[in-house]
Amino acid sequence: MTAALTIALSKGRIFKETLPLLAAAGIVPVDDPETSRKLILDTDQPDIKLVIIRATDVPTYVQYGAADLGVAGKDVLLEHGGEGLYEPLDLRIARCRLMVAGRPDRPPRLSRPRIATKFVNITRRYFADRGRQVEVIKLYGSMELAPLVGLADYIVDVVDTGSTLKANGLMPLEHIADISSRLIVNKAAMKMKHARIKAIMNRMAAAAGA
Ligand code: PRT
Ligand code: MG
Repeated sequence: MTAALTIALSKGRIFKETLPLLAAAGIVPVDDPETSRKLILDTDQPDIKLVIIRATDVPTYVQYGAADLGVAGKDVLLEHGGEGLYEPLDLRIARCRLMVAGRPDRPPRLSRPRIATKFVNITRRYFADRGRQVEVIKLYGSMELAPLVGLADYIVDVVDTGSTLKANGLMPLEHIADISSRLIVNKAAMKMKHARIKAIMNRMAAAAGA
């Protein structure tokens, strides 16, 4: 008898980069979320399902046990706070850097600069830890626009190649954290379904080179 498992993933880069790691654990989805409209995907294992949700919702599903496992960026986990979760494995995928960025022509000493970001908790903590007064403005996307139209002086966002910043006349200024995606596990599931989860974790870890 094996325990049924639900794994939460977001579409896009996390799904694509998690697929080979799941395959190494013997889990292969039956549908492709990029073409299917289904939110629950069957896998070749009858008792393992994938739920496809927004990247920022993955920790919430796992925290409340709606999913046993999930894959989420460290940026999303830092912002969420990690309550109710274990984070046992760095999958070393979807790597990027969390940065403060701004216009190259911005005067360096604004007394209380405005920072636009979707990472309001991380941003408040980063500046508070350094004793720097800032006003944080919550946005849900396209942060790069904010300094161009005078909404904010700086942004905090994840940067990979830097070409999105560059295309908008912005430059990376301060490095906050290196980011990669992590396997996360619901705390109760880790106890109740330990053998099953441990086996998947070990095979994903080996495939991730962790
Ligand atoms: O897109 P959506 O609003 O649904 O959610 P999301 O943006 O949180 O999800 P998704 O799938 O885009 O990102 C999931 C995770 O991938 C993030 O939480 C990060 O941990 C990680 N990741 C790795 C990235 C990037 N690289 C990345 N480059 N997430 C976002 N980006 C953005 C970046 O902010 C920029 O706008 O992609 C754009 C291109 O980046 P450059 O620097 O290569 O130009
Ligand atoms: Mg995105």
